[in-house]
Amino acid sequence: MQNKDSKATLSKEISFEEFKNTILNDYRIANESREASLMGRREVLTGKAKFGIFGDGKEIPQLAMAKVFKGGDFRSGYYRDQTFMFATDNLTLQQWFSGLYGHTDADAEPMSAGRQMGGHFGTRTLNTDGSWKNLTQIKNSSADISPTGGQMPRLLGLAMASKHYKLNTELQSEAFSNFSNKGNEIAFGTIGDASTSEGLFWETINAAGVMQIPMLVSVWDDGHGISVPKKYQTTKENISEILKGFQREGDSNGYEIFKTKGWDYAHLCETYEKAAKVCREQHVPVLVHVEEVTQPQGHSTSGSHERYKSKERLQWEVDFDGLKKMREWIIESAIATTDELLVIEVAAKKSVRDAKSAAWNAYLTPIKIEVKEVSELIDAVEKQSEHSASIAKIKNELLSITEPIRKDINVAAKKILRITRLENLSAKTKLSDWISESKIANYDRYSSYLHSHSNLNALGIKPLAVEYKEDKQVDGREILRDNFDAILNKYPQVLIFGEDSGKIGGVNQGLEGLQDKYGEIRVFDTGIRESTIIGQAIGLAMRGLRPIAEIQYLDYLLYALQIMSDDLATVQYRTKGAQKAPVIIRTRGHRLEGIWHSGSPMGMIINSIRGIYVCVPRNMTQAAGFYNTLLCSDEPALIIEPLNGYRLKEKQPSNLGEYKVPLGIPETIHSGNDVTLVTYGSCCRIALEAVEKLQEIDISVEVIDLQTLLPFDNNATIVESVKRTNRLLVLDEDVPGGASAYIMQKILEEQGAYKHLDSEPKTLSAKDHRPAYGSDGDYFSKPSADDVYDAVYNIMHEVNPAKFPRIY
Ligand SMILES: Cc1ncc(C[n+]2csc(CCOP(=O)(O)OP(=O)(O)O)c2C)c(N)n1
Repeated sequence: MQNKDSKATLSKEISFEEFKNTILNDYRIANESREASLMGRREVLTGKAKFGIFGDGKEIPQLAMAKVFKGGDFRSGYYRDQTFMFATDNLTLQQWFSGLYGHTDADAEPMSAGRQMGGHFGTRTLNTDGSWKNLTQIKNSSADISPTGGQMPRLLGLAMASKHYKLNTELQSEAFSNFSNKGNEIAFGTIGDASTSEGLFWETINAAGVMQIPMLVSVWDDGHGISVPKKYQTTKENISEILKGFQREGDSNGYEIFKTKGWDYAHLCETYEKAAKVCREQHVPVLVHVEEVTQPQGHSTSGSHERYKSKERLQWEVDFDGLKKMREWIIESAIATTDELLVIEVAAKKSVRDAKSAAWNAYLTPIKIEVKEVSELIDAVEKQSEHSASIAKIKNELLSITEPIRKDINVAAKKILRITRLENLSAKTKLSDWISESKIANYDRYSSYLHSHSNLNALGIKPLAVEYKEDKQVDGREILRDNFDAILNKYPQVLIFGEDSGKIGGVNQGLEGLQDKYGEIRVFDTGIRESTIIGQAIGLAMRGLRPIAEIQYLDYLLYALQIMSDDLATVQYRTKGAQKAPVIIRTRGHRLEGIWHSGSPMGMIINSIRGIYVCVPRNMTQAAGFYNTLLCSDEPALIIEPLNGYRLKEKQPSNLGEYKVPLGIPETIHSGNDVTLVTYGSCCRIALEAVEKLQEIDISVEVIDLQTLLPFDNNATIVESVKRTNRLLVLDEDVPGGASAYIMQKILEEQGAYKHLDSEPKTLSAKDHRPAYGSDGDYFSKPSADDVYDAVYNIMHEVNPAKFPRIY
């Protein structure tokens, strides 16, 4: 019907029988996928699942995309892509339902082990020990995230990895053969039409056009973003129309842009064949605008689309439903008969029903077994207790829940132990043991894999002391530069990039001369685009490379913070260890001049990126040691170099690229007995300046440099100092209640230092605002050596007012 050449396009040298089988197999997948969506919605509406967001209406384009998706390729997409996942054999119907129920067993629900809502897809790139699988054999999908448009920055890196593997011949050895076949892979992106309104979409599109990388973006255009129509989303209501300026012409860089319709199976297949060919062979980014896509059940289970779609639109969606149109095309093209299709349709319903029941049983059975076990433990307590009636009631309530969750069991067990708290019953032991064991099991279900469980966990990397052959003083930036040189030399998979990182070697010359030495493929400039610099790093790291992504100043990390928080920090956690992205983010910060070059929003950062380590070295020797440690590990980290330290002299280490500073190990940089002063980064120097003056008046301060905020003092060493001094001052240049509050919580609560205090614990932080540029902006906004002097002195004044009378 739509295309008489379709057989030729689809079949290529294959017999009619094979051609027919391919089409009918696709038709089966599409029907199963649709049926799953319909049944999934019912599961939510009847309360078995909590929320559903489905791929109905987007089935046919995804079949076409799946056809050109090869082993080694990567997808970065969103919640509508179930049909693609089925068609690439990455997902079974039963696993799909397990996702809907939030099954926490990774064997049942391999995408996220119940950590993500159903419809968030991903494949396993790691073995269970955290080592890489052979990615070239897998049709890979990077793990989805819910923020729409958030899949785009990562996509950039996934595509860029192909270019890197193609051009960096050092990586074409056996050692890297698990990651790429000479860069022959495409990174496929999918996005809804409304989400193209997001800045991340535009930033990614522009960057890929500049870089000319094999990125193939499909826009599933169903005309709405939940209820908001294209009229309010997209200029001219047409994304490919407004992207026309990106079309490559003559020798220019840019895109190939294709348009097709979401219900036209034959044209979709042809389009994807062409699109993938140009993308893969020429390493050109491609956009496929799939128009006229439907959404038969509306956006999600949270509402109905009748509220916002006109009758005409709803009727059009029925008439142009992809499955209906594919069915008509198969019959009109005499590929199969109505009866043959009917058999497929009936079988699809049954397969889905069976998969649903199997998934539900697999989900519920272990919980029911736990209910039974605990009810038996409760029985025993009931028999011994004076409160048997109340206990029986709680037990019966638990047993009467038809679809229990683990919370119900825990609540019942705890209620019983509370009721019987004054009774000395032998049967209680087993019940409280069960609670302890359940805590461990549920920790694994819900809290594990914030960090790597592999033997490359950053905390397990063996430290190696810095060595000095001679007493040569050099600028801090030279230590970094020479250390990066050693790193680039040692690890061919390392690439360093950011704004001004390439040609001029970084705004502070920490990469001076390294582009000349290692080439533009290893050390290079990017556009001003912090979110996609990080996304680029995530995608590269997911494909086995070791990016060091530079954000020019800490103050501009905010542009990247969303992607760091939503994507990078959650990679291991949201996949329960199925994927990793060992990105190293390099930035510089804390103190310089003015509102945007002296920020230190550390509280905001550390509280939004749990899952990423945060190193805050006081000088470049320590910073270099952190790079060396992290490159031996498989975890992401942020290293904040002290911005005012590049030109300060430091002793030149002789084992650059080798020595390793451990994470989570503070260093005492000045010994003392009266007050413990805890700080980090640029504040260390300020603290030392003040402490020397305090010594002159007989106040002895112990200064501890935290070195890393995440992790925090793994061996609880700070409390040992407080045990001796009995006084604590936390110095930090974040806002009041920022990182200093975090540090206090760790020391007082987790390390129990409150027990050893003889004076009120104090924080000294910056003002609530960022510092003004005026020459005294720093002095009057951030803690100075004078402020430290006063803060310590005032603590001692309270202790001994006679010896330390008020000064001001
Ligand atoms: C950053 C962000 N903002 C808002 C949402 C809530 N939200 C979820 S889906 C959606 C609409 C997306 O529409 P579109 O991109 O066209 O995809 P479709 O669901 O239509 O396939 C919105 C607003 C979100 N998930 N993320």
